[in-house]
Amino acid sequence: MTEALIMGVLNVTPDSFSDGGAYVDLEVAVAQAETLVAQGADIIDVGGESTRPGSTRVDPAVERARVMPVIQALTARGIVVSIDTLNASTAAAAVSVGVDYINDVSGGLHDPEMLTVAARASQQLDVTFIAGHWRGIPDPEHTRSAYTDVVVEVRDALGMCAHNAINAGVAPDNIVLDPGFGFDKTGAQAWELLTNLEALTDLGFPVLIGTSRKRMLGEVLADVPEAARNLGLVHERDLTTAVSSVLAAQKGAWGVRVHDAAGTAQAMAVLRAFESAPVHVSEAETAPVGADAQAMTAKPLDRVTLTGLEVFAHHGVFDFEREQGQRFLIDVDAAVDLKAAASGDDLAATVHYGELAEAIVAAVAQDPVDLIETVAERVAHVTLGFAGVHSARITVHKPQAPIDAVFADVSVSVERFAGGQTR
Ligand code: PMM
Repeated sequence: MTEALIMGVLNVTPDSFSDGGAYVDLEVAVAQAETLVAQGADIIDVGGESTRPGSTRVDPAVERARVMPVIQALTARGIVVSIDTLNASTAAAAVSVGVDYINDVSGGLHDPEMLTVAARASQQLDVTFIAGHWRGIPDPEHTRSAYTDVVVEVRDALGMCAHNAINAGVAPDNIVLDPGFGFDKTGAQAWELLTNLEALTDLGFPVLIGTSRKRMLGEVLADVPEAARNLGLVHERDLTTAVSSVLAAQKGAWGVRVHDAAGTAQAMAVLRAFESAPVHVSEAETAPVGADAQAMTAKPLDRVTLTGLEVFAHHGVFDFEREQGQRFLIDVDAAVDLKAAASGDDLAATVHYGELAEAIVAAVAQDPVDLIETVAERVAHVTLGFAGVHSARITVHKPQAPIDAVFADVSVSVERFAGGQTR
């Protein structure tokens, strides 16, 4: 069953994209993390520098002053924490107080020391490096959003990030990739990446997806009537975040990064219920057509069954089989309405099994063919020729078949319906 981890976002920044300023106070931040965990978040992603387009860079020391007290408080409570940072020094500090993930939206490209820190953390503490796809500090104008083929280019760039990380010493098992929605990608490009997520999962690393409250969802909401947009949610895009996160999970995402863990937990529960319900083979796939369909609808449950009918014949692809002949055993399961025969004790209202056996022996014993499939078809034809037979399931066994191994039996089965066509 599809299961994606929920990574709850906790931005302890004054200026983050959707929750800037909300959690700068330590107690408020810890309470929010606990709420996210209670609502179903598996990991809390703590960030101290906004990477939204147009944001101002902060000194790594300022970033650390923001995130470290929060991370310490969370890891002390046994909460699984990820540090969302572009800075190796912040990543190293966070690792020293027990984070399990370094989430670098630049995939190790921004800070030349990042992969060294990630490698050490991977080797010594089994810390996982989450490498995002990026082309530089996001700019409001999206000047770097030009791709010839966004899926191929992002895939190749992420493949290179993973390669670089492994070369630096990060264990392959400690790598997660993220296409970095919102980072130099238009909404349409993000949707194209999500729709074709297999291209990324095929790289062989877990994939994290962050659609949460992003522009790609704002563009979708523009298609929705105004009255359907404001549902009293914390953020107008939280419902679309949950839905898109489920789609990501269905496409094989390892995890989804969201601000609203509750909505995504509910959406994931829908996906689990949907996927765990028993699947019926659709009637369209199995239903016979035409005369077969009629025969099926009227098909009685009653049966005349004849098993182990022995016929000596010369079927087979080898010359010696044709010359010497061998034993064939036939099983016939004919669907016949037996009500009239039973109530009237009337042989004429059922299939006379003696005659059926005789007709099959006669049909199988003559005219040698290569395949027992052909023999089975022939027996089905003979059986359906008996009055009242709606369908016939035939098995032809060839226990002396020329197989160079010890075996008990080999057989083929066909099922045919009165009226001609096969199912
Ligand atoms: N997006 C943001 C920040 N960090 N990390 C990962 N791995 N993936 C993302 O998509 C991602 C991220 C920007 O969103 P925010 O400012 O709302 O946190």
